Amino acid sequence: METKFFIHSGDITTCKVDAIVNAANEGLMPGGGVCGAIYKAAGNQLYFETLTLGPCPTGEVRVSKAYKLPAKFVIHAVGPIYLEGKDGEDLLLIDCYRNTLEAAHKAQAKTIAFPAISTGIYNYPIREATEIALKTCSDYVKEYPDAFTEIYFICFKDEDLIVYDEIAHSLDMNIPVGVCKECLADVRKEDKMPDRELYECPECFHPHRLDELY
Ligand code: AR6
Repeated sequence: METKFFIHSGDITTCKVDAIVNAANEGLMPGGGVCGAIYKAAGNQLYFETLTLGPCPTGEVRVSKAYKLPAKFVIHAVGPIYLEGKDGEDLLLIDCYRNTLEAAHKAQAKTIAFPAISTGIYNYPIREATEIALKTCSDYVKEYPDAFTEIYFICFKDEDLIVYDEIAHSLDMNIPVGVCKECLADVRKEDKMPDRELYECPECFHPHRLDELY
C-alpha cells in the first residue's frame, strides 16, 4: 500500500482524518495558536481529558479523544522551543514527529494531519522544521508502508505552503499542492500555468488559485 502525502492550506480543526496533531505544551494546557483553536473547537471535554494525561516532556506525545472535532483522536505533540538551534532542537523535533507517527500507528489511525509543529510561538525556523517534518514522515512510511493511507501537512499561512512545496520537491517527494474543488483530482506543482498564479486541474482543466484548492 502506498501512503499519499498532501500539503494543504487551511485550518486543521476542520480536517476529516482519523488523527489530527496538536502543537502542544508540556503542561497539555490550552494555549494560543493551533492548540487554542483545537481546544476551542473540541469543547471542554478535551480540556478535562488532557488534565489527566500531562505533563508531557518535549519530544513526547499523548493521545486523547477528539470530542466535537471531526477527527477520532488528537495526538498532542510537544515540539521544542527554538532558541539558537544549539540545544538539540532538531533531534527533539524529529522525536516529536516520530513519536506522533508511532502513537497514531498504534491507535490504528490510517489518516493523519499535522500542523507545522514548533514554527509559531515556539519560533522554529520554517524551512528547517519543514525538512524535518517531511523527511521523518517519509522515512517512517518507508519503514512501515502499511501504516497510513494519507498524511496531510496543513499550512495555516500561504507562505508556509510554498516552503512545504519547495522542500517536498527538494526531497523528491511528489506531493500534490491540493485537490480540485470541481472534480477532486490531485493538482500538482507541474500543473501551474506558465506565467500565471493559477493551477490547471489535470482532469477537468478548471483553473484555480492555490488558496482555492482543497
Ligand atoms: N490550523 C493549522 N495550523 C495552525 C492553526 C490552525 N487552526 N493555527 C495556527 N497554526 P503554534 P508552536 C499554525 O504557535 O510553535 C501554543 O500556545 C501556525 O501558523 O500553534 O508549536 C501551545 O499551547 C504555525 O505554523 O505552535 C504551546 O504553548 C503552526 O500552527 C505553543 O503554542 C504552529 O504554531 C506551541 O508553539
